[in-house]
Amino acid sequence: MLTRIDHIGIACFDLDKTVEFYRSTYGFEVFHSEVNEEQGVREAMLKINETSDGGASYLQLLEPTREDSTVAKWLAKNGEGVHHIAFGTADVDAEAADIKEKGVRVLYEEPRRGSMGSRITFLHPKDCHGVLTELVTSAPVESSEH
Ligand code: CMX
Ligand code: CO
Repeated sequence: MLTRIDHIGIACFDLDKTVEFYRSTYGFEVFHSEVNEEQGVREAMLKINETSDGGASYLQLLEPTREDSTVAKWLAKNGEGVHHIAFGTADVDAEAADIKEKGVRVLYEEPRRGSMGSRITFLHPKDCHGVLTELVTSAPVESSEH
């Protein structure tokens, strides 16, 4: 089951300037930032709200780290804007297998590492009415009890 919008991915040329726009215009602060070399992005996650399944919803601001990355290629063609949407699920492997059965291309054989230790995969935009769609299972929340 897909239980929330985990994030909306937004491609930008300059991460610092885009972060500052979201901070000064809306008051959204950076919750987490990292470089994901495999995906070729430097990213900032802005937490928008907690969700009823114990997860959260974010904006994911993405700046390419190399010319041959998917986001660099997309920016060169389209300019800045919404790049993908991501749905949250407790079981990305099962969701990907179910959706694949329905004839939608799943881009990875096995989920890969996403933001904050999550596991992610993507569905081909041409099979999803033009929307690049990501499926995410968040990393388990570490218990604060010792
Ligand atoms: N949204 C909608 N359509 C898209 C798209 C996007 N983000 N990216 C590409 N497309 C469309 C293109 O417009 C093109 O359509 P036309 O043939 O009609 O022109 C078609 O898909 C093929 O595009 P392409 O530019 O030739 O790009 P590729 O096929 O090389 O790559 C894709 C497309 C989806 C396979 C690739 O972007 C991919 O593997 N994406 C998943 C990984 C990713 O996006 N990582 C960055 C984010 C990381 C994160 O969220 O953590
Ligand atoms: Co994403």
